[in-house]
Amino acid sequence: MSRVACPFCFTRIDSSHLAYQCTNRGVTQCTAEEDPERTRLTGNTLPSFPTFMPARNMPPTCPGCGAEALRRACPQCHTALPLAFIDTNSPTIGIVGSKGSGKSVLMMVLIRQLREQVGKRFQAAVRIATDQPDGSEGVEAYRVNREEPFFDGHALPPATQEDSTTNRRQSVVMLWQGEPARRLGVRRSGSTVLSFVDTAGEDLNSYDKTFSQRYLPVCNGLIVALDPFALPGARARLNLPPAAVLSTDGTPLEVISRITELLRTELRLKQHKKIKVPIAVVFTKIDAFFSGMDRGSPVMAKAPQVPGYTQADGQAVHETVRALMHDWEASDIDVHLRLNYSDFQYFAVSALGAEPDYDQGRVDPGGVRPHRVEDPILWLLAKENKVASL
Ligand SMILES: Nc1nc2c(ncn2[C@@H]2O[C@H](COP(=O)(O)OP(=O)(O)OP(=O)(O)O)[C@@H](O)[C@H]2O)c(=O)[nH]1
Ligand SMILES: [Mg+2]
Ligand SMILES: [Zn+2]
Ligand SMILES: [Zn+2]
Repeated sequence: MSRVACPFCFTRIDSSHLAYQCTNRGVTQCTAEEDPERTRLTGNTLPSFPTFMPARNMPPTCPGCGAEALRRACPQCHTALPLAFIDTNSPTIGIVGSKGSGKSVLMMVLIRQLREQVGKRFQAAVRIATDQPDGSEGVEAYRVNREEPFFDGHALPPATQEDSTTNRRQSVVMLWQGEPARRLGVRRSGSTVLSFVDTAGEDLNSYDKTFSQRYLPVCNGLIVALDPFALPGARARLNLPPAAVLSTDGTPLEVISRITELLRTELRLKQHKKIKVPIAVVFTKIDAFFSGMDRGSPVMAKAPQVPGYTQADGQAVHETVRALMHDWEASDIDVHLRLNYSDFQYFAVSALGAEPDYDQGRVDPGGVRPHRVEDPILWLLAKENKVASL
């Protein structure tokens, strides 16, 4: 039995006992309808064919049309699962952060970067493995409606709605197929299913706590996006227009404390025990600080483009960010992390690569030039032995 979290509803399921979904290959037509369980658990209202558990030792015949079903699906939320999910242990990586911390931009850039750059770097095939990424009608719709306006049209996305059932809590599931890594002579599966959810900042408050309670504890690794613009000590070093300031002062520590509290409760941890889930603490929008930094700063340097995660480079960035936090008078975050987590690391990324026009919501005319956005994921994947640790 291999218990993993469904990448769509985040319920723990047995990946060797999945449900079946009709593929509509019968003589009679089956009808695709909205699935109430799917709507309840994932917010996805798009129609799908019947999902069912076949009777013991019986072929998976669809109760609707009688044809053999070929697709596998989550027994809880009835969402079709990528084939690579069957019998694998795929890590779930969550992205959380405060309102306006840059999660949507980061996720969009990361998804594209993983497909186009990281795949090449690791000689892996990385692709979107869901029919309806982020609630879109399909992969093509995601490309046209989300990616094109941003990457080609240079328009920043609007704030993620917390109350619209159509674009909230819907994950983008990516499939990474690489060479199986050899460890201690044992071949491990080269496939990894990554599930990203772009939660609206408020989800961590009272608003949609039940979702966070389900989602956060099943994550094998967390990326916590922190907005340096919400730190008065950091803002004092910049000359930001009012439109750039989206979260209130002190939000980063508040967000982390809330995550800590939630994890402690859900994982039933005693007060003196530290949380073991690795967390990548990511300061976004770091491009805004470039002009005030040393030219030789590891934060400004490009990450080594090798097929693996370079620990020494990661450590150098970690220490530099820690020093920055001191300058920004934000060492209380560091204290909190040290007291509560046994495995955390700092990252500084820029999804855009240059400051946007905050007032007009436009990307720099030079386009989107991601800087170090994949570092946190690679650090987490190296922990799962999914990529080499160098
Ligand atoms: N300088 C700089 N600004 C950024 C970057 N990424 C995002 N921003 C700014 O931050 C704003 C918010 O980014 P989003 O990605 O929408 O933030 P979010 O966390 O999804 O926000 P909510 O959905 O409202 O919670 C953008 O409109 C930009 O002004 C970056 O890499 N550099
Ligand atoms: Mg957003
Ligand atoms: Zn059918
Ligand atoms: Zn599910």
